[in-house]
Amino acid sequence: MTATDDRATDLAMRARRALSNCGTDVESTSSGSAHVPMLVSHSPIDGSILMNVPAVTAAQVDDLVSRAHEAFLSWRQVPAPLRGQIIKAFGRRLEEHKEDLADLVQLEVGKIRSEALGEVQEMIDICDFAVGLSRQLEGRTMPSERPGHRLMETWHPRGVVGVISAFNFPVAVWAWNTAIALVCGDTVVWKPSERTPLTALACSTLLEAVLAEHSAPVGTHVLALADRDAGPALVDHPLAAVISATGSERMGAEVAPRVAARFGHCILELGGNNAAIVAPSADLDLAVRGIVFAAAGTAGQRCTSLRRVIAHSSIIDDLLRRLADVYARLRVGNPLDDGVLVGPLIDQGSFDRMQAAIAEAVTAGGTVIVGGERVDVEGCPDAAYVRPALVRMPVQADIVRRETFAPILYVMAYETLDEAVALQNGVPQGLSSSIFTLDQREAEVFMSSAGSDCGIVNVNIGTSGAEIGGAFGGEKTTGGGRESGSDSWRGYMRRATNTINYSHDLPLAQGVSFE
Ligand code: UN1
Repeated sequence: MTATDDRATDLAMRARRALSNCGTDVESTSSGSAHVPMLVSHSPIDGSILMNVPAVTAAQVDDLVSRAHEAFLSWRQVPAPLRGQIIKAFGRRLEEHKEDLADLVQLEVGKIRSEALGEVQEMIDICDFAVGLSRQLEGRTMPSERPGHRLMETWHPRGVVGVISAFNFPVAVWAWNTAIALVCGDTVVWKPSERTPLTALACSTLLEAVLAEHSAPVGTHVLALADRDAGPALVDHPLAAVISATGSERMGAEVAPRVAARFGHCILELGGNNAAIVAPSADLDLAVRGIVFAAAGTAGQRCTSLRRVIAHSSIIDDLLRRLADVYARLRVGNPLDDGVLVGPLIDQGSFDRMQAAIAEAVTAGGTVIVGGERVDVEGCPDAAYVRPALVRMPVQADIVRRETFAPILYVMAYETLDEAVALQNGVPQGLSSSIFTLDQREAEVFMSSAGSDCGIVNVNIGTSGAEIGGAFGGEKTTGGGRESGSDSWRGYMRRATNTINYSHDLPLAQGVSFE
């Protein structure tokens, strides 16, 4: 055995250990059978196989949705605060398994430790939020125009929520949806990315154990490990009342019309093409730190990753010099090693798309200032490590207007704030945005209706790393959905308007008489 083989075996063992600590029966899960389709979990750290896990077919997805609907019929009658108590217990369970889950996120996605732990923390945070929410699913009461009448709104769960999640946030985005859906009284069928079946298995084992301990109906949460072909079975299912899907704009363009055709509800969180404006008054030290974390962190594989910097012409050269200096020193490498800040891309396809994007940017007049090249990491010849790229662009060319899911940061110059805002908004996507400025007027304009058209608009921080307390999502081709905090819960519930007559008469609205 070579050192590389040893390391691969070590990764597989770590994955099995973490999975088993979370209560998954690893032996029976990985054994499979010749008749069952299998998903192969690869580690982007070295390209090795972590484990094979059995997948379900499209026909089985159909059964799983029916099972979740059966559970919904009783789960919806459990008082919301009691559902909240179960999510509270789940949050504590996640705390106990924070290290195990972070292990799996690292092994399956290639995140550095701190970011993997942060992702698990995001799950714990949303559970806390959901517990409070379980006592606050409030409706309004309005005055009635009729004497002796009252108008009010009540909110009710919609049914089964189909959660389709992406590889890059394999646990947090599921938890945003699931914690909120469950306290709202919905049940969940989860179709995770086929690249991250192990994190999904661990999470669902933990949740389903807590649900069983609290005698929740079987089927309140079901995992549908399946390849892409099984997606339509969930999306088209008449009992999947809500489809909450995270992924590419292309995926959303397929999902949205299918769900609309059957009058289902969608919560879509699709591509981002996030920009930061750096104004003449900006604190450049702060801007550089914010930009580098947002652009190079998670190897540029967040939907909130910073893809564009729009810098004032008076500071662009200084900013570029500082960024180039940091980019050249960024430690790219095995995310399990201390001090590494940038781990691998998810796969070779991602690396190829990054190279193609850089080539297209250069053809469009761009100049690569630093990065873009492959980085050799010892013991990981089959993995896709790359130095984040900094590319100066003379104009916002087509390639800049598309999302490439890799660490490329395009930098462009502006003269007036109007021009900067027009560039910032001049892309199809509308997820996250930011401005670095110490000029309050500029900050306010950026946050006003005439400013950024995104769902997330930040001042003096980068575009990524949102807290769970706010509503998360964006406009235009980002899909318009909102998940996580604030009143995103409304997307998981239906509203009923109630009119109550406590008088002895039957007056009609609008003064209509019908005698
Ligand atoms: C995503 O990339 O789909 O705001 C989610 C952030 C994280 C979530 C990202 N809290 O960057």
